[in-house]
Amino acid sequence: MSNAVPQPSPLRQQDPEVAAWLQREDRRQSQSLTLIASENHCSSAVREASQSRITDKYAEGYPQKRYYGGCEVADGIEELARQRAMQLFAGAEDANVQPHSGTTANLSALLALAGVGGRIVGMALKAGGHLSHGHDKSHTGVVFQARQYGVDDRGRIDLDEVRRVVKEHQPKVLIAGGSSYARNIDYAAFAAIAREASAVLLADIAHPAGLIAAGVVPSPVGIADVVTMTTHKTLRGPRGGMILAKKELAKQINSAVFPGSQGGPLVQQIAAKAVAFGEALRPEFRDYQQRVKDNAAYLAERLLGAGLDIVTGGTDNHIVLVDLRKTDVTGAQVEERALAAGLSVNKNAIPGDPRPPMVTSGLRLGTAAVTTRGFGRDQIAIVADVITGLVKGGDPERFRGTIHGLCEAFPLP
Ligand code: DSN
Repeated sequence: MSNAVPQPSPLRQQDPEVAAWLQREDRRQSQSLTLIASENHCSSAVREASQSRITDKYAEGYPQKRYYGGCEVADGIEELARQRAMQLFAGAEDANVQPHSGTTANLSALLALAGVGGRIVGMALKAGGHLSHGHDKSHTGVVFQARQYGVDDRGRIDLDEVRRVVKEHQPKVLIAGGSSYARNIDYAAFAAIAREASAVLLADIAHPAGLIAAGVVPSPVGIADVVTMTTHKTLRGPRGGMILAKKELAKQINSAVFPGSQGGPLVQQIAAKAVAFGEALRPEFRDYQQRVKDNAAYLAERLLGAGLDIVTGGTDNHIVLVDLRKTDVTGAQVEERALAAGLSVNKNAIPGDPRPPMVTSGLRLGTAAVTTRGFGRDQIAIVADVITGLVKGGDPERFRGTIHGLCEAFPLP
């Protein structure tokens, strides 16, 4: 047995204040359950790569075509990430791994495909779309002429409405994808609508990217002209974005990322993306994604069984969107109660929401992070009971011990 006294880390020694905040976040994550649909827990290998020394390196440009010397390692890392990305998303013809986020990936793709002032059509945020699909408060609603489509009264995309909006607006780009849409998207139908208007199809798979990579939900790769995504949600990598493009669009996309909308790439994040893609290429990743999907379906089933409403009546992916309109509580109130019980969730607008965005009548849940911790049906059943109890007015303190027990039994990776 070693008698060595553990040494404080350089950070703890030099800056105890920041170290204490980071330690507090470690504690927060390990002692609560993340049910925020856009979050996950990446592996320690991914974290190690993203904190590597290559954070010091500028590498503006692309492999073999950089604006600075000393980029041979950055070249190797970026090329490896690109090759793994194309292996992971079968049928991808080109990959740009530099976007810092899903929003910059979308801005870059739209700059390349629509041009400044160009017309775009995307799903409205309040229907389940995303800010960067042309919302008027986002640069994508300022730089481009945007029109938006909604969902029908069951909460599902209405392809006839998409066709009508596209016909009227004649966009250069049609966007398919969302951030709180729990159903599969018919990418072939979207592609046909885009073709009728001579538009290109951009599929934003930020949320289901991991499920798509694993083949457990339908993929737009090979159907859409361009596919954008984040790497940190179901894909379980580091925070960041990525764009897959058909070969003939790759040059335009690359120029729109750099120099169009970003400067130097974050090479440490690209290294971490390469690690995450390597993990996603392993057979166990498919099993993980199947469990994410099964857990979401079971969560929806249990909540419905307890009398709660779910937008669209269920889910095809990792998202469950609870409709609270017939209860006495708002999304904001349940979010606060859940936090007190040890559950991290987010209030979310539901289609046709009568309440403002900081209040909402919905609750968006996701199963990626708890499945990473190892959750299966038994634990999902407990979580569903706790959420139901909180919605029905139960004291959060009453559930704290149950959640704490789950956190102890299923530690972070
Ligand atoms: N913040 C992400 C989400 O929660 O879906 C999208 O930007």
